[in-house]
Amino acid sequence: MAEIDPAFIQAPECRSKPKVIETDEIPVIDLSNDTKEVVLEIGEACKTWGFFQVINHGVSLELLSRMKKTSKEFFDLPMEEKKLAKRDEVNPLGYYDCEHTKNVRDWKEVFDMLAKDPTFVPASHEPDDTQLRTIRNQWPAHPPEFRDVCEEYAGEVEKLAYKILELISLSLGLPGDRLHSCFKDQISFLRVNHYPACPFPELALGVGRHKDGGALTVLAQDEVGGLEVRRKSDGVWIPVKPVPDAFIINLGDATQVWSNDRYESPEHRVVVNSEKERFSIPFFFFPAHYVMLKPLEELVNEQNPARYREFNWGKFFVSRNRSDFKKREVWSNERYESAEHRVVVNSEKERFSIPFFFFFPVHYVMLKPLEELVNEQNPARYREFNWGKFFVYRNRSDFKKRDVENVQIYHFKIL
Ligand SMILES: O=C(O)CCC(=O)C(=O)O
Repeated sequence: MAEIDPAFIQAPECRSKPKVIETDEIPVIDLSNDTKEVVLEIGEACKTWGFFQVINHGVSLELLSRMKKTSKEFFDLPMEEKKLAKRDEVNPLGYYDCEHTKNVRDWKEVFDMLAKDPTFVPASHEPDDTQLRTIRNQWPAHPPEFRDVCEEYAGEVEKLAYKILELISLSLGLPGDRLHSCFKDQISFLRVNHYPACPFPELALGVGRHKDGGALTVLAQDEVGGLEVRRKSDGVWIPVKPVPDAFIINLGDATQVWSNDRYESPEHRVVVNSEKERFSIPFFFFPAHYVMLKPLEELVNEQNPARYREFNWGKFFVSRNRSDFKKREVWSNERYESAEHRVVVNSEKERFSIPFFFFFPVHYVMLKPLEELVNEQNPARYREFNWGKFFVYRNRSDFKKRDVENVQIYHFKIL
């Protein structure tokens, strides 16, 4: 068996265990039932799980099946063909096969498209930079119907996303359209995930554990399974079983903030399958970049004060999406490792230290494993990258994330 690229290897505590928990706990809600009943069920599911599945949702099943078919046809294309629509630093939409979650590579390839083309997002994460950046979709030439089907499908799931948003607002005792204005210039996007069969299911994940940032996600998955949600009560990973023709809904950080923690954005991940490939299609329902997130005033009072200070959703989004560089020990090709260290404080004494950072190379140096240390048995573990850009990227201080964690809503937490 070929060796696994170390970029994919999860830390031991993040790996999936071979024993799968069998449970039907994640609620399945029939949207064709009486609205009052549905609102109650959704409220309960949001409080307990932040995850549920919906059936009789109004999205055409024929369209869903065309979407799945064209997605498979796209990912079945030769790599050179897919790379013609590859995303890069300038254009973050299109095909990509190198996604990382918390600094570990995901075992998957993706295709991303905006719900609104073009979409405007902040040009940078810097709080004082008011410039906007225009981003646009890019489309592959094949399969020829791919673009039309994706656009039609995104339009239909967007309608479902509004419907769910409405039901969630009602479940919080608010008018159904309370949050609609936040989505006028939404920056939502549709992603198609392809998880190839993976010979290392005990080491790699399809997507590492994470929370979604926006209001909510509407996800279609095939019959293979692999999505897991972390149960709040005990932290156990619970599989979200495929239900034919259902959509999975999960809450995102924006809803957690709006609801002042009444509902939480659940942590989830995707385990890989050693025999079968898997497809999933999430629609990330994201507010407009200029929306300021804070707990809704109707849900805040003296007994239940706001738990978050106001912050800008667009900046939060951009900070979370600054792609992770795999920052590890490059020149020695991992023969030597950069040691993690920290400093603890002293409750009584002050302390001084004077580090001299010896030496930072000149900015134009391209970092890669030294060729004398690389051979067939020990191939290069890093692709070449520019030290200066890496340095600047690491030093954009602001949020605490960098190494493993992207910016999270707890950075804005008051309590
Ligand atoms: O594939 C799935 O089931 C979930 C995908 C996901 O969590 C993501 O793309 O962020």
